[in-house]
Amino acid sequence: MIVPGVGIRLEAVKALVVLPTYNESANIAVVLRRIRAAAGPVDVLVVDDSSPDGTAEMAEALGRELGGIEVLRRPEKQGLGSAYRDGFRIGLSRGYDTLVEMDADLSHDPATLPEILRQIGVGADLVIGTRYMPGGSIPDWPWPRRAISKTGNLYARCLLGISARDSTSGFRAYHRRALERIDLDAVRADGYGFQVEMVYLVERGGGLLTEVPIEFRDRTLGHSKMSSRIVVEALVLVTWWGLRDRFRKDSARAPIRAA
Ligand SMILES: Nc1nc2c(ncn2[C@@H]2O[C@H](COP(=O)(O)OP(=O)(O)OP(=O)(O)O)[C@@H](O)[C@H]2O)c(=O)[nH]1
Ligand SMILES: [Mg+2]
Repeated sequence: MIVPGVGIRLEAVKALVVLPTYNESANIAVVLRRIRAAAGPVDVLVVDDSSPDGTAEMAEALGRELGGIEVLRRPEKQGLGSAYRDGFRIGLSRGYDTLVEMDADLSHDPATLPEILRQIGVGADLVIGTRYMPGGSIPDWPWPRRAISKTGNLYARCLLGISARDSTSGFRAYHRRALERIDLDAVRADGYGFQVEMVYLVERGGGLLTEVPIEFRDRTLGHSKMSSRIVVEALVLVTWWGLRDRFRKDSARAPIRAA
């Protein structure tokens, strides 16, 4: 399969989509089929935290049918950040050169995957699917919710000196060289905090960031696992990192691109 626009073969990008799931039985089959249809050669690792609704069993059945899909079953619900950390460790140890983050609730359109992978193919260390750039949108959100999310992103951007316009977005891809520079064991945040922390660490480590516009849709099936605890955690951590870096002159303002 050739990515339209530029002649990069998807087969040449050895990519693993890490798909964290908790009670996504209503969405898992559709999202896996759509990933396969949009980006045929990529592999998928479903990281399931013993969903009581049988998500893992459904994913395994889809794996037998479509191939290239594995399920990591974890014993209990441990959060999104921890699911990605485990998924990345497995992907890195197996030699994948690109690790993709994506929600399983169809908020992220798998049709954007080829463009995200193309950007990795042309040299990006981190590609973020961004809602807040020309071409990006969140059609299902009323303006007050969009404003809160945008303000949170602006706060993180100003305080941490990062360039990402949508550092809380969970649709993104890392080249393995960016992840190898990060001590995943030291990344503690979950949810939005995890997403912001990863952008911060990649940019601080000299990683090259690229953004592509995405349309973010609200889930139509299943239930959100988002909580106010996750929002508060992100706010507290961003404030802490920002203040800490202001007092540690040499820590935060590393050049954006390093060896
Ligand atoms: N393995 C695992 N996956 C999780 C956990 N919490 C959430 N997820 C998955 O992470 C993805 C995002 O979770 P959502 O509940 O949709 O949260 P969100 O997309 O940030 O918020 P919404 O706006 O409510 O959709 C989904 O695929 C969830 O199934 C968890 O503790 N463990
Ligand atoms: Mg969601």
